[in-house]
Amino acid sequence: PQVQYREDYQPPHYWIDTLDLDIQLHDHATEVVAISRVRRNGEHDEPLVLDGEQLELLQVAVNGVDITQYQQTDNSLILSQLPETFVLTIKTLIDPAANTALEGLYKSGSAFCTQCEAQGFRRITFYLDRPDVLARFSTRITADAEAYPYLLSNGNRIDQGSLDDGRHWVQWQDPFPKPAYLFALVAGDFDVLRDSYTTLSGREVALEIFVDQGNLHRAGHAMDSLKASMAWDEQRCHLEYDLDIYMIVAVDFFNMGAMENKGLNVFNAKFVLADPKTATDNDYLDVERVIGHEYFHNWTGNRVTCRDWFQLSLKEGLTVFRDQEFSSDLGSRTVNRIQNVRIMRGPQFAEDAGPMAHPIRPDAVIEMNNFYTLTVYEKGAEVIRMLHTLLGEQAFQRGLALYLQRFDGQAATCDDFVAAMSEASGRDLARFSRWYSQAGTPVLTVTDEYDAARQRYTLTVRQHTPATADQPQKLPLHIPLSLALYTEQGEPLTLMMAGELVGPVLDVQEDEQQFVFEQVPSKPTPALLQGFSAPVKLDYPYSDEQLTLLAKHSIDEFVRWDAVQMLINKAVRDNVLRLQRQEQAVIPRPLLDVFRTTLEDPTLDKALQAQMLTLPDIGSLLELFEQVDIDLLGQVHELLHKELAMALQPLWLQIYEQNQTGEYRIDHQDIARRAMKNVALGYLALAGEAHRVQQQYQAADNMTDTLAAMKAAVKAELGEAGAMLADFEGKWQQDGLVLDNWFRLQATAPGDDTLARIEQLMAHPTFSMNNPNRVRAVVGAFIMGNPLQFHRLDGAGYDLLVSVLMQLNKSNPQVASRLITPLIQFARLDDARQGLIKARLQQLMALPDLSRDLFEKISKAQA
Ligand code: BAL
Ligand code: ZN
Repeated sequence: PQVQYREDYQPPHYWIDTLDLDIQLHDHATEVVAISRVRRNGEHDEPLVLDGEQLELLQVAVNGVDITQYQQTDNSLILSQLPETFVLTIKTLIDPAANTALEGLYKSGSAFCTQCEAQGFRRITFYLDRPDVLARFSTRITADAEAYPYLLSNGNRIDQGSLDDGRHWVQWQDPFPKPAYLFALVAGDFDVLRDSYTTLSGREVALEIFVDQGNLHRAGHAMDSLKASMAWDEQRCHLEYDLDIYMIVAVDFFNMGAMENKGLNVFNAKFVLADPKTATDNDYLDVERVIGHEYFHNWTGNRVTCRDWFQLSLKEGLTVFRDQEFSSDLGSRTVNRIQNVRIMRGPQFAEDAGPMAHPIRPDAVIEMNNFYTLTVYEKGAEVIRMLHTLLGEQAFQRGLALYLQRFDGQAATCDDFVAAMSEASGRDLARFSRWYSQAGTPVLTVTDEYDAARQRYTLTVRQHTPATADQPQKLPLHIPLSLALYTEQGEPLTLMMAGELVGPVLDVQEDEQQFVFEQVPSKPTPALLQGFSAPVKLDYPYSDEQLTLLAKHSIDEFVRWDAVQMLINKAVRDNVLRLQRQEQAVIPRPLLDVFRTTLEDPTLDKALQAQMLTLPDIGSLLELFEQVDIDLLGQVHELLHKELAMALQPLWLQIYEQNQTGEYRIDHQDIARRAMKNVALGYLALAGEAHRVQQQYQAADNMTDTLAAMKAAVKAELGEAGAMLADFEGKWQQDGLVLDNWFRLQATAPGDDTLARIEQLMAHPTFSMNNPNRVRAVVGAFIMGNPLQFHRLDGAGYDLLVSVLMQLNKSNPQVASRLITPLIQFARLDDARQGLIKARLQQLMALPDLSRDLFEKISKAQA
């Protein structure tokens, strides 16, 4: 497989100004006629090289005359000796029903749908399938009228009609030029939820959400979220919707979360359907977040798109930042921040430390689908957030407006974006832009000194980014370090430097810098990296007393949570060492005390309280170690949970009772109370209070409480768990999305029988290897959420994954490639496990038909 390099970018030799598609839908023989107006770009006699994969070519015509002098390869159609402008007609045949890779045109259940990002359009017709070629699309869809009453594509519906043979057609026209990756087509029989939205400037927009028949009652929250997104973008970013119609279709078979196709979003049903009986509070919040994300792409992605796929973070990092702000403005800002940081510190830091490490703007790619990563998305959003922190809301919004105005209707680069931000704010962002080109997680090492005589407090900040697999050398970055200083009584100090009041954000730009604070009456406790102001690891020798003080008194709520996390991390590290020395593990007094005061603090926001009292999962704790004994880590993790459960049992009970809610409502206060109540229930289960768990399972009128009870029972290995699981299966086996909870829970359950159970789950009638949601619920949950069983020393966990990967390598390489992650991130494991893994990677590498997706990752892991 070939590597593509960012620096090799060349503009296209030809432009395509319009594309008229005529698509005759049939399960196994869909005919696609694509008529495009092509224009040579500059003076040259280069051939036109069109991308195309798995297509049967039926006809090629130039200006209406059939031609036969073309060259065809596995993935291209090459036409030479072309006029300066011409009309190109290409007729191809495709087989959507056989398409299990879910890229291009495929069948999801009985409906037809498409997924074209990044390079799926080339499986529909031969085309310049690259994001810098923007054309005006029209699409005529013809299909059987009874089986497919709804025929949808991008833009506005301009015509329709019936044919004598029982088929009908609809003609769509999209007035906005777009790259092929934003094309969409859906055909099927749905229930439709309709509503409308009037934009700030008075444009009436029809809103339509298409769901499987019988699911209309589960679409209301998605509609509310869509309207909230439209209003939020108007208020916060002054951006309005631009077409007369906005459609969302929920499908069951989808590789990603959702897709922002112009005017016609296609969604994984998981992020559309929600009602109290079937969706948890988190599911509701996820629907809101993903609906927002796809909607926000209409400006950051669609109106202004990416010049090439190396620039993916231009639209994804920015749009994730926008959806994070949306969720934070509507709900709890602190809890949103904590959840984002958990992802950064867990799986994103692991990606940065593994063989697939890449900058948010990658330099070299074999398979683009492998770069829809936590680095491009989540770290990309952190980079945008740092810009927001450095510039402030007003200048940031000016920069965003300038960028969108300057590049509207065009394909842009990350450099274009940073230049607009710099221009609008007057800030020099040259050093900052290194965040786009440098991979890895910087470490900030902070030391401090207090000079009592001069009342001066000096912080010395050193930055260092360890080498990554792709880049040995690193340069210093521009890092916003937000801080506060607290007195021993927990009072914040005003910050004075060089005789002036200063704000909380320090500009760290050099390998080493000193910051001297004046008029500091006594040695303070620094709250460093408030709000996780940069995606870095912090190394400062906090004492237990300092962390306890911050957990109680920090004004920045994120710091309160973070201080507890640091106490937990210390306890984990100390206890793993103790067990290694064959000593007893102990729960440190300061940690227990902080848990107690957090439980007893009536003023604390419940949502924050729940987060503060939730231990990180084992996967995230791996990041604390260079080399880890995963079994000991598992023992410590279990012990801390149990000790906290037993030692504070009366308080857990009290909190559990105090946080009961009335009839189920989706409202942020109730969500917070349920979160706190259910954290308490988890600890009560560990303390042996089985009857409470049982009671909650039986009395619950909503999925949040049902699932929390079942989860508490399974994790605490209560005798009641079996009956709950059986009851749940009986109720929900017809509904894959709901049953996914049941799959996930069993796949992540403790105990040596998990592997046998996973094999049973994979034989369950509701399981299908062709449905990515099911595969993620069973296999994905097992390999990511059950590290102790996955990393068994007999290699059985690895073998299970390898056999799944061998199947998916052929049927759905994209999903296979996501699942291989824990097999390539082995550097922190012991030698024995590394040996087991390497042998399996060799086995996979030897597959005769290894996909590019897996090849890229395995070859990097073996390098
Ligand atoms: N563009 C792929 C799906 C998403 O990030 O919205
Ligand atoms: Zn996106």
